[in-house]
Amino acid sequence: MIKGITTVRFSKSNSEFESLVSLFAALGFEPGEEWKSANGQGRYFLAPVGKLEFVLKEALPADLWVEVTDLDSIRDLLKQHKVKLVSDIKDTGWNSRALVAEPAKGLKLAFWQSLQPGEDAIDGQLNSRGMRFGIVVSRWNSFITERLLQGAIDALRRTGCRKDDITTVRVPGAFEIPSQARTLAATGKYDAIITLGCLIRGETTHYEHISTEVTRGIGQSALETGIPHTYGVLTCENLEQALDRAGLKAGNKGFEAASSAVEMVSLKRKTAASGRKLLPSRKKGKS
Ligand code: DLZ
Repeated sequence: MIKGITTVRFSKSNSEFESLVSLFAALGFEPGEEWKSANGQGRYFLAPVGKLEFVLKEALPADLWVEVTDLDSIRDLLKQHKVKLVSDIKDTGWNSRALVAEPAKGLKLAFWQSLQPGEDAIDGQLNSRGMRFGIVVSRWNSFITERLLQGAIDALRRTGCRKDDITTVRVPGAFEIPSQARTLAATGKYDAIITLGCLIRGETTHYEHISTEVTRGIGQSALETGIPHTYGVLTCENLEQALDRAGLKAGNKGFEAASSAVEMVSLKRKTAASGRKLLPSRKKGKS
């Protein structure tokens, strides 16, 4: 039974290895495992779809083809990372556009985007380079919320966000999260606000009231300021559930809230841009 397909690139130097790893993380590939041994080190990346394809006539001269949803953003990112473009964006002749890049000598990557009708939904990208985030985290149940915070920072850093572009603010409990989120959003300094907290029913007599208020307050701050806010406030029956959601069995909700924040900032930028293109420009004398 086939278990997977791996294509391996042997790096010639540490610096090439590091720059390929950071480029692929910034491009939005899901990070896989990292290994180190006496023989060397490896880091792999995962893609939502992997396939092995044999092609009779060479269409794109590259070792690896990567299908993407937004080729223009990929091009911008490659430029930011000073990656050599072997050929710039052009039509392929098979209802798609493509470019070929060479991020390391002898490694040619083709990025292509399908132009099939019906595949033109606008998606946010998971590239946070240049974005600024405010994180509001509550101290109540800090052994859980600090794990959420680590998860959130991990997601931001893996997607390319600089350390200095992340501001973390601690508040006493979940109840205080919305007002602080609103204060940060109102400064205009942040592209998105990530809220992290943990409410446990068994320990909170007024659990329902607090969780309703916190959820409503965060949503209201997002709507009134126009700044995306994401919700990483756990509302759990017991400590076990909270631990599961802070990195044990059910992932890390802080990581998810931060990834959603990156996606929402990207989506907001794209929809603002596409809105400008779609709206007819107003001409003098016409209403
Ligand atoms: C008071 C309280 C209780 C009982 N439980 C929690 C909780 O499970 N999680 C949490 O984040 N905060 C809790 N708090 C604190 C309130 O959120 C708030 O900080 C205080 O009531 C002070 O306003």
